[in-house]
This record gives sequence, C-alpha cells and structure tokens, in this order.
Amino acid sequence: MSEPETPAPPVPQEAVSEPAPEPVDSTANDAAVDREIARKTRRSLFVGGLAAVAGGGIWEWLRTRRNEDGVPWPLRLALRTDEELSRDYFRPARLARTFGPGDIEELRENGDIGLDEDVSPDWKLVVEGAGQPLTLAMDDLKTLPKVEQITQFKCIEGWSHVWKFGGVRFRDFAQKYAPGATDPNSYVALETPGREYYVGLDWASAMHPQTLICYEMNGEPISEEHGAPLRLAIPLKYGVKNLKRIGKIAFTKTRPADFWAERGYDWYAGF
Ligand SMILES: Nc1nc2c(c(=O)[nH]1)N[C@H]1C(S)=C(S)[C@@H](COP(=O)(O)O)O[C@H]1N2
Ligand SMILES: [Mo]
Repeated sequence: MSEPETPAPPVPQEAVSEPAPEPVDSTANDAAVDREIARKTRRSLFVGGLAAVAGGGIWEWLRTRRNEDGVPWPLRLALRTDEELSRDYFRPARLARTFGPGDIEELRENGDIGLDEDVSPDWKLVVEGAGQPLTLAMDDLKTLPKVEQITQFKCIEGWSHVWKFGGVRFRDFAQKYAPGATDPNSYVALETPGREYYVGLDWASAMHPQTLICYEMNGEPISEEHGAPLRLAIPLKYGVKNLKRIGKIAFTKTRPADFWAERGYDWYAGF
C-alpha cells in the first residue's frame, strides 16, 4: 500500500557540507519543519474531514476536497490501513511548544543511572544496526547542522522546566551515519556506555524534527550530571526517555528494551 504523504525532499547538500553553520531555531526558520507543519495541517484537515463525514455529506465532501492543494488526498487517505488511520487520527504528529530565551529556567538534575563515574576521555559514539558498526567522535556529529531548541522538559515525577538544548537533529544524524535505516516500522535503541540505562524509541519519535542528540544545555557543554558529552532531548516524551550520556545508538527491527518500561512505566512515554 502506498504511503499517501509526499516524502520529505532530501536535506539540501549545503546543510551537511558547509562548515559550522549558524545555529537555527528548529521550529521557526527551517524548511524541514515547515514541511512537517504542512503535513500536520493536512492531518488536521483530514480530522476535520472525518467530522464532515460523520455529519453525513460524504460524497459532497469528497467532491469538494478533490482539488484542494491540487491533490485528491481524501481518496488516497482512504486507502490507509486501520492501523495507520488510527495512528494519525488519535495521535497526530505534532510539534512540542517552543519558548523564547526569556523563558529559559535553571537546570535541575534527576536520575544518575549509568553516570556513577565521569565520562571516559575516550568516549566515542557507537552506531550499530545500519551496515558496518561505526565509532564516531564528537567532531563527526558537529559536522551536522547545529540546532538550538527551547522546550519544556517534563519528568513523570511531576516537575517541568524550560531549557535550551543545542545539538543535532536525530534524523540528520541518521541520514548521514545510517542512511540504510529507513524502515518506518523499525526502532532505535539508545544506551549509556555500560548499558546501565537504556531507552527504546519508535521510528516516528526518533525521526521527529524536534528529537535532538545534544551536546549543550542552556548554552553550555552538557555537564557530567546532565549526561556529558551527549544526551537525547526528545520534547514529546517524558524525561525518562531523554537518555543522558549516549554510548551507543542501535537501529533495530524489534522493539528495544527500555529501562523504565521494564519497571512498569509506559514504553511509549509520550504526551
Ligand atoms: N543515563 C541516564 N539518563 C537518564 C536518567 C538516568 O537515570 N540515567 N534519568 C532520566 C530521567 S527519569 C529524567 S527526568 C531525566 C533528567 O534529566 P536532567 O538530569 O537533565 O534533569 O534524565 C533521564 N535520563
Ligand atoms: Mo524523570
């Protein structure tokens, strides 16, 4: 069954080849995010369309929708499987709210599993499950466009803070270092260097435009207690999924184990 959405165009070449690009606000000035918003808007129209169908005028509705955007999208959408349909209807892709520089709050630390010792000076990021295993240095990651994003960080314990995260989009990382990993039914597993703490992500969450692997928080290199040298920032998930001190990223066909899911929390941990 064909995917009804237009696939995102490839990242412009200059985005990966130019040195030290200026940080971009990941939700304001970015073509990739604009495309995401366009998709989200199409989904909202679809939801509105469902309401119209419920009101009775299905053929009239289809006829009037036919030429919207020049694409007969309701008919193609109708070909979706139930699973895809419910995923979009009940859990539409969306963007986390972003904040301004004046909203940034002080850092607060929580959870130190896998952070007992300071990070090794030999730290490298291991990438598995997408061809030959890779071992990347921070400089490799810094060849990708830098993104700064001010979002609210929420812990399931009941607190939240607005912080600024600086790093690279997970999907830019995957596109460059795991170009073979494209299966939307696959997963991403992240773990600390000794695997004391580990999280699993579904593909859509990993590839969400606001999902970052970060080397800065509030404008400073990430401190030991916040997960030096590299952590996950995934604003559509609770704190538990925001793994600190990433040692390995693996692309997997089966749903990865997740430290807190194994201890009774929701595997998805989104909101
Ligand atoms: N390695 C590691 N990452 C972790 C945790 C942890 O115990 N170990 N705790 C998680 C939880 S429950 C929260 S709320 C956040 C807290 O991140 P912070 O210390 O930057 O506030 O880290 C998450 N990532
Ligand atoms: Mo948490």
